[in-house]
Amino acid sequence: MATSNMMVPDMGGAENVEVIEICVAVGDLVAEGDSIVVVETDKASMELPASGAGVIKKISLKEGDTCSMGDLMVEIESAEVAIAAVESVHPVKAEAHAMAVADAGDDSKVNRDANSSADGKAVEAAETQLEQLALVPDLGGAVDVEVIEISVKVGDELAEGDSLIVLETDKASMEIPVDFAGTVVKITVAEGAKLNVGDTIAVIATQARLVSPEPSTPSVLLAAEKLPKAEILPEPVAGVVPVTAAVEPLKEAIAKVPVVQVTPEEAGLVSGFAHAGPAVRMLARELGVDLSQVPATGPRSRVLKEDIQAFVKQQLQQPVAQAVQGHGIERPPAIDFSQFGEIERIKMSKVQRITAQNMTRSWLNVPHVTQFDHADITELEVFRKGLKAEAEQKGTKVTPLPFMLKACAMALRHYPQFNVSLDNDGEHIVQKHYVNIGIAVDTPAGLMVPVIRDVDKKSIWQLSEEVIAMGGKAKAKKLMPADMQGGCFTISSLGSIGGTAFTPIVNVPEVAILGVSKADMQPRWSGSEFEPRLMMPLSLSYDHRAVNGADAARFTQYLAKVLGDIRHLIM
Ligand code: CAO
Repeated sequence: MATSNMMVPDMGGAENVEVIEICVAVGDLVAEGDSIVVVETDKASMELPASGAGVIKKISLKEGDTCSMGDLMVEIESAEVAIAAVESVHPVKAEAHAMAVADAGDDSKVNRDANSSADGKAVEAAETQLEQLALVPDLGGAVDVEVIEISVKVGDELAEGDSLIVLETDKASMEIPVDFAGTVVKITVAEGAKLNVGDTIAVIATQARLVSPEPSTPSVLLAAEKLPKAEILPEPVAGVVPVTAAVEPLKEAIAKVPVVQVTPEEAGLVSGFAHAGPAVRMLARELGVDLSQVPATGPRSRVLKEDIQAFVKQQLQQPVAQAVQGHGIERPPAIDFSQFGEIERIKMSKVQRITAQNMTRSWLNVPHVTQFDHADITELEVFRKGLKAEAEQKGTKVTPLPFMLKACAMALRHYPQFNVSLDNDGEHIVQKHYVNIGIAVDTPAGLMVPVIRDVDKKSIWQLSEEVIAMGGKAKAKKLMPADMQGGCFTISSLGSIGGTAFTPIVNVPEVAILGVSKADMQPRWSGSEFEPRLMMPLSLSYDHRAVNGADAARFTQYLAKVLGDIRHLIM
């Protein structure tokens, strides 16, 4: 276990160069070529790589120091102990480094004599614990998503799928489940924190077995061939990177070495730390991008130029945070309501705040008009109620909403001017050739609008199931951002509650929204007498820049026709 010094290499003659980043922490296992520090001259920044593999014992430079060729960078100790030491606290990191060391082909760094002492004997099966990081999954492109609730505490036993935290995007709140069973060792986030895909939520202890090597050792144990024979195989766990673990012959050595607690941040697997080359760092600085926020797609999680470009593009597409109030209109005066009686200030949920922003933006930007009409759904209701037994057999329920969805999809095909968005350049209309319809769902957290895709291509049964599934997901805070994207038109149904009509606000960038109120039995003149008919009120709000009033009247008339005689739905 010799310790050696790693010196600052030749930097093309440059001297007294500033250290702008330390890429390693004490206890890190590095492979030859891994970045140790980043320095910056007046012309460029450059990474100074490790000249060999091993575990970092001491770092002699710090950010802001200046260094020249021959200065001490780090003290480093041999590799195999480090693999084992890191493995005991951070299996994923250890595997990556075991692979890196093995890939480097530097066999001298792995103690093969020690391996042979295991003599190939089968190791008895035994339980041991591994620590896995629970990471933020893909959030459908959402960034800086706020943690509004921590659903677990240290020591909790979790089953796969149990909720860890609740996040709130600008469109919905959602529970983030754990992908594997285990015990919560550490929670690395707090309420109010902003998270991105790949960030660490918690450290979870999971069970692994010590087993003897089987002839059919899984191919995922990439570095195993280069490592000693006895392995720790983790229980196969969905969503967890399998670990090639420390080896039996090294256990003694591990015991002698003080185990270095590697935090997730030190392990470089969470934001706050980024691997990137000098050119990439320079690009990030030029654009003012925080590299630790950029999802890395390069080898060994290195950030590439393309990653920065994609990140910047995504940021630019984020809705600009706008002041809800203002817009040149005088704010209402602030009032101290406590002078009139007892009051309580209640913080709005993020969904409520964003809904308020969206509504204000739509109200102030879109010239709204609402067209009212009625659909005679007497026959539809007879047919729908006749489906009850079949629906129960299928384990579902059919409400009027799937019929509304289908009728609106046909109307959008018939009147394509409703299936558009106005381009921000003020000169173009974007015509959509797909029919995705959002449904407004009332949840305790606020209003959410999941989107049913390709409504025109789906049956009433399929639409019923999707409405139930999406409504359930919304109410259980399980909607993902992708579930709420890509809508062309929205239906807001208050039919189960009541009311005779209302004026829904257009869900920008769509150009129309249909409000549905409670169907009511009304006398209708048949030409010779009054008949009781079940009439459903329709309230179509539209953006008068995209749609004119005559088209809106035709649209609701068409809906009334299709819903009045649902044989039209198959035409
Ligand atoms: N007229 C009369 N009855 C109606 C009706 C209408 N227009 N629409 C639904 N109903 C009936 C249903 O048939 C059902 O009764 P039965 O069980 O006897 O058949 C009952 O009302 C309950 O329906 P539902 O609400 O469970 O199902 P849905 O498909 O109508 O709606 C969903 C699903 C998710 C849209 C609804 O649960 C919801 O959240 N609605 C609120 C939407 C909202 O808040 N909009 C406002 C947005 S603007 O602020």
